[in-house]
Amino acid sequence: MAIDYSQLIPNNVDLSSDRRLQRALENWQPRFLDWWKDMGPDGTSAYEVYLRTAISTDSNGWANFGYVKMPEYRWGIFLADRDPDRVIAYGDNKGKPVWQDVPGELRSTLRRLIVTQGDTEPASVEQQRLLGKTAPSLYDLRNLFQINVEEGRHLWAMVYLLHAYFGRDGREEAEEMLVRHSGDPDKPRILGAFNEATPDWLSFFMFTYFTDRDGKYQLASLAESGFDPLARSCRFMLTEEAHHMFVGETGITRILQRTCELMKEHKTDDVRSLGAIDLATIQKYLNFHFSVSLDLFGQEASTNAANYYTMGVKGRFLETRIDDDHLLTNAAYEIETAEDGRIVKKTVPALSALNERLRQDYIEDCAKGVLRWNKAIERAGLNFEMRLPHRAFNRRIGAFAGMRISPDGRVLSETDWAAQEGKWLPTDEDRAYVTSLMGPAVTQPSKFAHWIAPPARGINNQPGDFEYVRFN
Ligand code: BYC
Repeated sequence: MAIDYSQLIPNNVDLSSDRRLQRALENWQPRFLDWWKDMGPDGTSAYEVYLRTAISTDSNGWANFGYVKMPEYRWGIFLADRDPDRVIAYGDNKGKPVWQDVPGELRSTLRRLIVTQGDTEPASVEQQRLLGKTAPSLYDLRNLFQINVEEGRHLWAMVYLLHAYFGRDGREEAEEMLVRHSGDPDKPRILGAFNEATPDWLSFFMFTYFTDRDGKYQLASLAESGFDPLARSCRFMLTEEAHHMFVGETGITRILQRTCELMKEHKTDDVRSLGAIDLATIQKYLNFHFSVSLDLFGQEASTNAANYYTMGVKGRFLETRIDDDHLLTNAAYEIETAEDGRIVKKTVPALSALNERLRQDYIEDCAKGVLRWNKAIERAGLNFEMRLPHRAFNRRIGAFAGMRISPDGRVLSETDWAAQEGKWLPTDEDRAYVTSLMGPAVTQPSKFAHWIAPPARGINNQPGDFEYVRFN
């Protein structure tokens, strides 16, 4: 369905046919805009940014480019088209038609999942609020803003579901989305990774590579939901998520390229003296962001996850492409967990291991980008390999929480950990160094900060000197 842009809230859900809902969302809209003004990208209201805006949800319509002032971005409600024949693909309700409304018994479960998903979206915008001040180029600044406006729209997607399907509770939850803030000691965001700071661009690229990728996997699982409006919302959100991960992957590649270039040119590992980010520090940031993102998958053995599946509210990654009975009542799955202070492999009922299975899919996906990063290092003729740390390293959620485990998966004493932690995770000094590189934003077209290489290609094939952001 085409998106109706003549409305105050652009949408493809025929919002004008439901006056009450329309009014409720029109009431929420100014609050969202106030939040954007207070907590969104700082001091950017007058900038004109070369952004992609969806004009329809089919493949021709979602990549429409033009200059937009961000507060005037047409945030709206876009669901992927409905498949009238869609049935629930798994669990007790397998084969039944998907639900167009929320089944009473699933109300609180669905609300909770939608709130958790929704909460991450404004959280990431808050985390990235100050990054524009230190952008390494106009190209990067534009990508940051593209991600920010899309996360804003993803919040709209979840708020629409709350308003449309959860009555008063839903409206209250929608209000709370703008009240919790990333890192707020009294009202923090729900999930841990979204309360961490994103103070510099190395962190930003790691976040968009690793944490946005959790978004991909969670959204893909929710896109399998028996609650069809949620599934359709997530399907469309996934089309936008790909660009966020692209920004992360290419951002890290470009930092690596620059570092390697300087290492070769000056025949030294000590690129800090040359104003670049050394490979060891990049590895430490990788370790941090990967481990914090692994926590987002929840417990290794989870009855919540088993219930979501059995009830038909959250499936596996690409559920319909998996060749099994989609019930899993008799299936087993091997997980790594902790027992008596050791890491052990254990076979458990597949239903209880669904978080771990999704985490495994995620880890395999993360590894592909690391391979590409290593190719870039190899192409530069250097002998260094980036690695994903062991899944048990630096965890705060799940079986390994509180244990001290090295990146190669050895259980350590507190003393051994303390002696080596600074080799594996960014120290205050590392963070201070990376922060020190973040100079004033580079705002001249075709110029880049010293520590990062230019991208291989422009956005929408624009030339290297394209003015992605006009400052007014
Ligand atoms: N932090 O049985 P478990 C994105 C709690 S990112 C704090 O494993 P479950 C994006 C849990 O709530 C994608 N608490 O739980 C990326 C539970 O509490 P109760 C976001 C945690 O429910 C970048 C207890 O521990 N979307 O979109 O199976 C930029 C037992 O755990 C955490 C979603 O997350 C944690 N990390 O799994 C912008 C999808 N982990 O019941 C956006 C929706 C667990 O004991 N959420 N707990 O009080 C879910 O599917 C699930 O809530 C989780 C947790 C997978 C997160």
